[in-house]
Formats: sequence, C-alpha cells, structure tokens
Amino acid sequence: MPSPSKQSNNVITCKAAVAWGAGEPLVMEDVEVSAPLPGEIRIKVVCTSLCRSDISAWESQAIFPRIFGHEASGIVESIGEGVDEFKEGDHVLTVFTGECKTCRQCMSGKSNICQVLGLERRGVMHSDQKTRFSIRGKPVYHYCAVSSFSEYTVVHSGCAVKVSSVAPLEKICLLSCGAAAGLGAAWNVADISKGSNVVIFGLGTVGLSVAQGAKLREASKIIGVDINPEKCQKAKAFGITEFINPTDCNEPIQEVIKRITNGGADYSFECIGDTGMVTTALQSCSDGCGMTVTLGVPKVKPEIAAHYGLFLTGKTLKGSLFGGWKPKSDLSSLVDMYMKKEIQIDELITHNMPFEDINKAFNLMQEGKCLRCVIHLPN
Ligand code: COD
Ligand code: ZN
Repeated sequence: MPSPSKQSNNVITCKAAVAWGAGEPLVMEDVEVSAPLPGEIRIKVVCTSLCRSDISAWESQAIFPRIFGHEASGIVESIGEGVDEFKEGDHVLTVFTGECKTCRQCMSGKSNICQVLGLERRGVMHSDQKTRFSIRGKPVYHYCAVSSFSEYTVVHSGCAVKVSSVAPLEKICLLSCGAAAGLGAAWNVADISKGSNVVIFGLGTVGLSVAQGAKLREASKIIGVDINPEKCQKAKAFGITEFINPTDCNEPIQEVIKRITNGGADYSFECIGDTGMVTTALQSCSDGCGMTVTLGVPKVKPEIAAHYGLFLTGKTLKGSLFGGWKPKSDLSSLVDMYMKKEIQIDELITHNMPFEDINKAFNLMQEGKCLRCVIHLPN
C-alpha cells in the first residue's frame, strides 16, 4: 500500500477500510482525515483488534459509509488547540466511551458514563456532530467516535489514554474494549467475592476476561456456558472450572446451573449479546442475593423479558459498559498490571494479520473461529 500523504491544510490522505453497506465486505479506500480540531488529537493507528460489537453494528446498522473499529492502540501524530495532556509520539489506547472529567457523572465516584463523551451512536464527533473523514469531499461516518480501521483517525482527547511507551501496542489494544470490559464487570460491577459461584454465558474474549477476573478474585466455581465445543480447552486456561454446552443438556440450562451450584450462582454474566440469555442468566442465579450482570450488546430484540417474581426473590440485574472503568482514570493501570504479568491478554489473541486482510478477520469472527484477531496497520 502506498504511504499516506499530507496536504498543506494538514489533511492526511491514507488507507481506511470502509464499510459501504450492512454486511458488505470492507473496501480499502483513500480517505481524507482532517487535522484535529480544538480538544482533539490525530492518532496513527498501530494495531486494532476486531470486537463482536463491530460485527453486530456492521450487520445491523444503517449509517454508511462508515469506518468501524473501536479497540485500538496507536501513536499521537498531531494535537489540536488546547490539548496539553498529550504530545506527538505518545503511545495511546483509544476508548469508545470517553471521560471528560468535568460532567456530573465523571465527577461521581459511582458512574463511568460520561455525559459529554459517552457512547456515540450517530457516527459523528461529539463536539460538532460532524465527521473528520471524507472521500472526495463526501463524509464518511465514525464508529463509537474511534474508527480505528484507518491508518489515521481523529478522536477527542477524552477518548484516548496515554499508556507506558514500553507496553506492546500489538497486545494492549485488547484492553481498549473486550478484555477490560470483562475484567471490570467481574471486579467493579459484580465485585465478586472469594469462594463464590460464578456462571458466564458466552466464552468469547469478553466472557473469558470475566472468567479471569473471577479466578483472580478466588471464586470457587466458575462455570462457562457456550454452544461452541471448541471453547472448552481455552476456557480452562482462563479459570473456567466447569464447561457446559447447552446443546448437550437434556434439561434447561438454568436447571443444570441451579443443581451444580446448590440453588443458583452468586453471579451470572451475559456475554453473548442475546437478551433471551439475560432471562436465563437471571433464572440461573440464587434467590436472595444472586446478581446478573449484562455485557452483551444485542443485535436483535433489545427488550428483556423477565417475570417480576425473579426480582421479588431478591435477585439483581445490573448493566455495565466498559466494565465500569473510568477510562482516562483507570486504563493505564490495567496496562501496568499486564506489564507486571498480573493479568493475561496474549492468550486471547488467536490471529494476527496485516490491514489488507481485515475482511478475513470479519469472516473468522462470524464463523466463531477466533477470539481476537489483531490487525496490524502499516508502519
Ligand atoms: N449459548 C451459549 N453461547 C453462545 C450462544 C448461545 N445461544 N450464542 C453464542 N454463544 C457464544 C459463542 O459461541 C461465542 O463463544 C460467545 O458466545 C460470544 O463471543 P464472541 O467472541 O462472539 O464475542 P466477544 O466476546 O468479542 O463479545 C461479546 C459481546 C457479545 C458481549 C459483545 O456484545 C461485546 O463486545 N460487548 C462488550 C463491549 C461493549 O460494551 N461494546 C460496546 C461498544 S459499541
Ligand atoms: Zn464526563
């Protein structure tokens, strides 16, 4: 691929993998990336991993043309006016739910959902509802205000975190979404206690990271549920003590769980993105104190059906986004934990591939043949 070019107005023209329509293979295009506006930075993307929610949005949403990708690492290339926390050359992780540090939610110790830079769903930048990408002058939309399937991207400075320059960017990109979301759901949202019983529905990167979090909290039973039998072996390495494939069971999965946990799990986690499974997860946890945590982003049927009796008996249903982490405040310490080998990430990476092969990563994930594919952008 030819190298990116910079014009006098500081616009960069570079390669990006553009989605032109729902479910259509991405196309490598020459895209103009504007200079960062005040409060923004432009990042040279180094690595980006493919997350299930990129696939779900690509299959089901209507905003096109669009540049997906929201789990990424990179190097700051240029800085917009008024940004003093970054300098050119800083190593960063992008974050799909930002932190302005000044709004009511950011000031609260109880929430990580920023009122200014929270999840952006319309495909534009938070500040002016416009895009920073174009092809021959026509706008190309963003995804989650990150859009890392591009050699360069522009993000709000509140949607990037400076990390240690010695941390391997080809690994820590996973902490920008999936791995951190799972660990945080176990630690911050559920706050799993030692000796408890945990059940995890869906053993992708997110579910396995919940398992790792549960293992590090010394949960006694960590039950993994997945319809893909190939997940069993990997699951053990992440702390799963029992693997159940619902297709092998002669009774509803919640009954199996209740039996092996003597009445229900203390914590259940929905990591599939299927709202029907949220109900099953609630039914699988214990009366009185059982808690279900949702991590999945559903592709279809967003409504949850649950009999009120489930709550009458004292169960809790808790939502989570990005594992409750405040990204700007918390993420660099997760990188440091990885560097000290306190958490595992490498084992979640099943494939590495060059940028031009990005559609292969989409195929692998659709076919359930990978955990994380790390896509390496050109140097
Ligand atoms: N029963 C059991 N297991 C199932 C079933 C089923 N009916 N259906 C699918 N599964 C399994 C699959 O075999 C697979 O192993 C697993 O569920 C899902 O794993 P992946 O690899 O497809 O997905 P992950 O782990 O990358 O993503 C997980 C979520 C589906 C939870 C996804 O919604 C997500 O990434 N959420 C958290 C991140 C987030 O908040 N993103 C928001 C940014 S927009
Ligand atoms: Zn905020």
